[in-house]
Amino acid sequence: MVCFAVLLFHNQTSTLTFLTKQYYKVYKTSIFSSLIKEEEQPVGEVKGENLPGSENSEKSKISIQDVASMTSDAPAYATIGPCPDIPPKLVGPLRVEFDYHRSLDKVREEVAEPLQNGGRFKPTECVAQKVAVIIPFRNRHEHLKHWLYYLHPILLRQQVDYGIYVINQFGEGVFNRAKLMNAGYFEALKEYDYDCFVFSDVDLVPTDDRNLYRCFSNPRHLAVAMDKFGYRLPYNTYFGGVSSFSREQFLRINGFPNTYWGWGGEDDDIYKRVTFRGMSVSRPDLVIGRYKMVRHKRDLHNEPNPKNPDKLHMTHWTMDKDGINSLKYTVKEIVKEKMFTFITVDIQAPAS
Ligand code: UDH
Ligand code: MN
Repeated sequence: MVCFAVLLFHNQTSTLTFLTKQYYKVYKTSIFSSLIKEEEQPVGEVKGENLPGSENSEKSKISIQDVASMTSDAPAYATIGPCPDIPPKLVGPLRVEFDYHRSLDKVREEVAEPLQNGGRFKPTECVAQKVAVIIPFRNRHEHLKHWLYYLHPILLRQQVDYGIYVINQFGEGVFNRAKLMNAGYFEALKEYDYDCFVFSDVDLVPTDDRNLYRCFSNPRHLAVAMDKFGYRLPYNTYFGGVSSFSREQFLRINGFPNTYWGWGGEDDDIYKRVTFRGMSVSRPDLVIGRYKMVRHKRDLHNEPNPKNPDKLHMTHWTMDKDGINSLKYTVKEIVKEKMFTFITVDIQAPAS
């Protein structure tokens, strides 16, 4: 990269063919490196990425863009390369407080300025992973405002080409988190060619911006250290809260199950799907992977379902027919807010 930049610098009069070839090369690299490679880690063992802190050496590296801006007649098509694996503007640990005086209007005033309608943002300085953030939702507006307040600035610093999709369950039937996330996958893809999907509960806010909302060479579990579990995993195979899947990884497990109505079990089913398809789980360490959950009571129509744990014995046999290949839902409404896209879906929920 630096080599290319230097070459470019010394070749201000270089021919179009040269630049096109080089640009093509750079762009191709960005596609292949868009999934961050990492050490495989045994399932259950939490081992860190050892991401450096906010001060990192990337800052001192010269980029193509820097070089291009130094040359007055630099051609515009040569100015964009892949975003660095470690975003240069990260700050590390963050103070997160759920102040109930915070209003959605205030949040919009403070964080919405760089966004495009629908909660979209695309870095201009480099080619980034295209990430759809999917939030299963019903009647949690109080939590959503905190989530938006903290996550938009974090995602901006993390240099992702992202969109926020709040998937709102229509009606008063039994809640189904995993089915909503499946619907979110489809709805996001109708809008943009996303290559990565981050699925997040609405009440979980990371307290360290080094916890990257993007995809890796294995499905990733991001919420490894929640305050409500004493900042550690409640059990080794826990996969709840926040996770990320590339499009290929998601397809490989046939998406998530549609049949876990009510609270519990669906995250364990997803974990099983991942291991049954020969993948391992990628995780940040327990420092970078810290989260705060907005405290809340159990929701109406999302009672623990005693049938759900039993279904887990069947995942191996059911996963090929229960997933995105069997998903049925209808879209009732799509509303584009400045900070998010709000999609109400009817998932044919049983009455509670
Ligand atoms: N969700 C909604 N609305 C609902 C139910 C769930 O939006 O009515 C979504 C939301 O994104 C939430 C996620 O689904 O963050 C997971 O649901 P949850 O927050 O209820 O799950 P959690 O594991 O629930 O946090 C624990 C039960 C509450 C026990 C409270 C006792 N202190
Ligand atoms: Mn919760």
